Amino acid sequence: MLLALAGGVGGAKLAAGLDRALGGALTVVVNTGDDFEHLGLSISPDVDTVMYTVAGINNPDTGWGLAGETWSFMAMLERLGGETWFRLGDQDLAIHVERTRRLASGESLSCVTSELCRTLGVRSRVVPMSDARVRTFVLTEQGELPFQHYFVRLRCEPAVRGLRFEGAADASMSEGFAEALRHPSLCGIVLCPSNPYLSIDPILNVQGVRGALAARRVPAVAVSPIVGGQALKGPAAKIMQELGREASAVEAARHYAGLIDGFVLDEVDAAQAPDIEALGLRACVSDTVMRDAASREALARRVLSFIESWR
Ligand code: FO1
Repeated sequence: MLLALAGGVGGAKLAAGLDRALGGALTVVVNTGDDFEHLGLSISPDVDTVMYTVAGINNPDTGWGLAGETWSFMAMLERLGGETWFRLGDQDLAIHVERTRRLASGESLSCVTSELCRTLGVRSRVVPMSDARVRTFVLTEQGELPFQHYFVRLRCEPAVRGLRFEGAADASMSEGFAEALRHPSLCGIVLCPSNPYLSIDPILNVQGVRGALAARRVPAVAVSPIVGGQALKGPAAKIMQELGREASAVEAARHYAGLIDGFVLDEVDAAQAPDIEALGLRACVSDTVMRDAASREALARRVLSFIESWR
């Protein structure tokens, strides 16, 4: 059994590859710092991105939302003068209405997610990092912004000065997360190629997570979210620069120092392997760009054989 930590689109793709390679012997712990309440709905973007991608029903163009989506709800909302900066497709809206109803009736996010996954045919376990409320705030040159306002409404334009994960220090891990960490057949931990600051750090800041990872008895590896100095999607490279760091694979590896044993970097960054090894990590050079289902599974298998190399 493998444990993967994931955020949005990049993490979801590797999670889908791992699900295929492992036949579902996988728990994916997902960031919920991006969650928010909008239009009266409880929205969990990264949980949905992972769930839809592993189920094979995600929108391949955006990476988030559903394939074959229609937008009648948004069109009418716009006509009514409602808030349309955060786009919810018609099918996605049904998921949100149902999630909101179940949460309001007292079910936990873990329970709702597990039911939705079962209905959508997801074999792996997809669990939120916590059932407690954690909210990411982005400290920018324009002041502190709630995550989705920074990410979607302002398109990540304001320069980032820091991050705050409200509620994380008091939030316990979800039961599914804690169970995966103590599972007798746990064979490894993978930090997916999600944004280290926006997607993986909220998970690492949940109470007890850093301690549990530092005390791990199985190898932990991270897959680089930076390829050739750029993020394939999203603002990871931009944020690294804004925080005064170099946008590189080695900087991503340094960010996880103490929590991982190995780092998978892209072939174009192969020259950085010695610098990664100088951090005390094993380096694995691979094609990390996931263009389709075959390349996701190929990267997943490469990550799994890297983990096996510790045996
Ligand atoms: N991202 C956007 O850039 N624009 C949107 O309108 C948008 C809507 C949306 C709706 C549901 C959902 O699950 C995700 C959505 N996302 C949208 C993606 C999401 O906000 C971000 O990609 C993540 O929070 C960052 O990982």
